[in-house]
Amino acid sequence: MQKIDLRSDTVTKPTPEMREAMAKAEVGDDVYQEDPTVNRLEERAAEILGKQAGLFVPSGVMGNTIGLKLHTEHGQEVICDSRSHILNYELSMLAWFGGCLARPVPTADGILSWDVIAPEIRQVSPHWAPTGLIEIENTHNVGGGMVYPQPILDEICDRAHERGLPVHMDGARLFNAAAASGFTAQRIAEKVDTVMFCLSKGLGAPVGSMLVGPRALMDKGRLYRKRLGGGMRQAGILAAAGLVALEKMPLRLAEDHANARFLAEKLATIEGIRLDASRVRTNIVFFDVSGTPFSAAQFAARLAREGVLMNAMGPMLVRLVTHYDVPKELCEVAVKTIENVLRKA
Ligand code: TLP
Repeated sequence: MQKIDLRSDTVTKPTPEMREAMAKAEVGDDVYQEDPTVNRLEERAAEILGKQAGLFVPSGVMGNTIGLKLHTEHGQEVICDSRSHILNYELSMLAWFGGCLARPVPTADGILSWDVIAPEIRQVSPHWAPTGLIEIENTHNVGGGMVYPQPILDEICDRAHERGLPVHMDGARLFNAAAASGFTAQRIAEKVDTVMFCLSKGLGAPVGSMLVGPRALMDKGRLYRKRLGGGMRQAGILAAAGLVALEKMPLRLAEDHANARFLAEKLATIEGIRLDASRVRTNIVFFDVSGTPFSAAQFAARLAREGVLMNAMGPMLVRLVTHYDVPKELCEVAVKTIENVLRKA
């Protein structure tokens, strides 16, 4: 049975062009900064985002962990959305490595605004841990792949900077935000201090994320990367795939977004499934199964038996993520399979 894997865009396999680039990659020892392919990837990532320097890291979690650490001191707070990835899915690295407390702010769809951030900022006092950083996630994963409206993001950065606070962006899916908004990744990231984005999600590289920002911070970040076990030696093999991902794959993300909209519009018509298809902007679709005989975990397990893989993200909440390895025809099969399973139930 052919598997239709909609659990995440992390499951994408490298393209033939990536594999060829990997086979031919020029390499060196990247801990000595002598890997020409890693160096090129770091330069290109910085150039594309309009920042001074880049740092190639093995994962998004490591990129965020280093990014958060670079701006903060132990004992500070980081303001973030209450459903942010850094708070809920990163094994508390913000606390474990960074020594900071998350100050979560509830939002409807993961999108913070200055109005909800400002009251949460804490100054130095005998009782409070002072705010060290504001973290935003764009696109917002559990918010349903939501994209920050650019004026809201710009305002957060401007006001934060007036207060002397830096802003880190978890842009794991930054290029999805760019494809959906029409703004370039550079414009989206213009005012944030550091950005992490993933090569290994919708961009299809097998491994790797980038942290970009001021050169002095990236130099310091290199040391944190080493501490975390991310000094990767002949990593040009991976960076070669990353370069193909960075240069070629952003152009096709609109296709994943169209497939996500297709899935959402079809699922919205199925009895028992609740979702607002008009909110689907990128490659992530969340829906509620409380009107079906299944919990989210049972729903995902039942569909897995039919070869359609998805993730339960809450007791009644299921997530589908579209990507390069699931073309439109397979999305059509996925919808039919879901319809059949629910009809039989
Ligand atoms: N997200 C994964 C899971 O961890 C939930 C997924 O399947 O969506 N930031 C954001 C917004 C992410 O969605 C992810 C991965 C990361 C950071 C971490 O990236 P990796 O998995 O490369 O460490």
